Amino acid sequence: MYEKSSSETRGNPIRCRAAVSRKPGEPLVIEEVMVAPPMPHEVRIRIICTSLCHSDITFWKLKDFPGIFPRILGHEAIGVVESVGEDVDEVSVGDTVIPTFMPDCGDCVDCRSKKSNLCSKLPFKVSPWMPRHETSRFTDLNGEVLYHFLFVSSFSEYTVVDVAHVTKIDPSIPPNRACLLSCGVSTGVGAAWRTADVEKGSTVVIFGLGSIGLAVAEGARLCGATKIIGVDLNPDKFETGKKFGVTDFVNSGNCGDKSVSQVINEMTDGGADYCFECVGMASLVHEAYACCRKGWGKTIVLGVDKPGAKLSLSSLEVLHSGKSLMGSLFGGLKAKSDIPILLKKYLDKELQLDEFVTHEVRFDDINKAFDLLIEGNCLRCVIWMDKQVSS
Ligand code: CXF
Repeated sequence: MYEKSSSETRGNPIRCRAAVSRKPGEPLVIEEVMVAPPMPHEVRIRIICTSLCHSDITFWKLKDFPGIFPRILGHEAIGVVESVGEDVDEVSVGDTVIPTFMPDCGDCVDCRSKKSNLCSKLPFKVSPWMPRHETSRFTDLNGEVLYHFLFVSSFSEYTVVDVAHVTKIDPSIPPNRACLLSCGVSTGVGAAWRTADVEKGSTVVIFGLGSIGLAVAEGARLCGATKIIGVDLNPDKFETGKKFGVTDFVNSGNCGDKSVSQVINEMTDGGADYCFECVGMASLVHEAYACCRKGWGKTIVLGVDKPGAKLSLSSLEVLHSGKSLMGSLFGGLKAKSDIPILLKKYLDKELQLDEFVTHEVRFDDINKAFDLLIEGNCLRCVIWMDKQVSS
């Protein structure tokens, strides 16, 4: 790591190391890159640590657009502000911040409403550029442009992020815990807490007990749900799920001649209060909708399906059932106000974060993090930019 004091670097490009994804599915290459200074409304951040999320892997493998190369992936991280561009007064040099793929401008009609986290000033889209100026801040040493990822690009010692995409946090929180709130854990916990608004005593079903599904369980547990049913093809997930509040389990590969929704309708005496789809499969959204309770059941979609995948619901059934179907990006959280609340809950020992971190590696071993997540025994692998970890 190149130790840079802000007065030395402010206004100038920084030369540092980044893990560049040059070709789909091929190991990332650690190389030196140039990171341009922040433009107006932008912040340049020194990344402390970052963790790997499944969306990084999805986009790393994508041969066609929105897959694009060479690119700096990574979107779950924590860092320290190195310098700020013009018109930034919300954060200052030295602040500890969490970057997020979802913006929170605080100013548009949606950000000002309690009912949405879908900013309309800088609407979320999957883009290879910075959100406001639609250009890149990264080049390699040959001057070739390196593309951004989800407005964060944290697999680099330094990155540039729009101020609408950063949340200032209490610097005393361990970075290898706080960084989880940058995407995955926030998405799951938020879906139960903010999108569904799970009440005490509720019955919840979670389709897919990967890290997002487990974070939904954690959120539902925090909200006081009493029955949390996990659904997965892998029976080992029940033991893991218990740590996060899962009370019951359905092995979806083992339901005999019944569908999962029939099994759940029987277990819940007519349907669950809340069903969460965390896999990204239209067929599972149908199953989830089929086993949330008529009249008040809510089905919340978190899983990211293939582009173009469609749902097909009978409109008469929608009319007669009175159920709701909702999507939840970033768990419906407003980053700047909700991340500090979740961090406080962690400090108060209400929200569990430690249990999500199953592995930690040094930046040079970033490709090991990909192998671990793909193998399936890893929930979150934290990648330290400047620290030796035994792994
Ligand atoms: C996803 C949500 C859908 C678009 C890409 C990012 N979330 C985080 O991994």
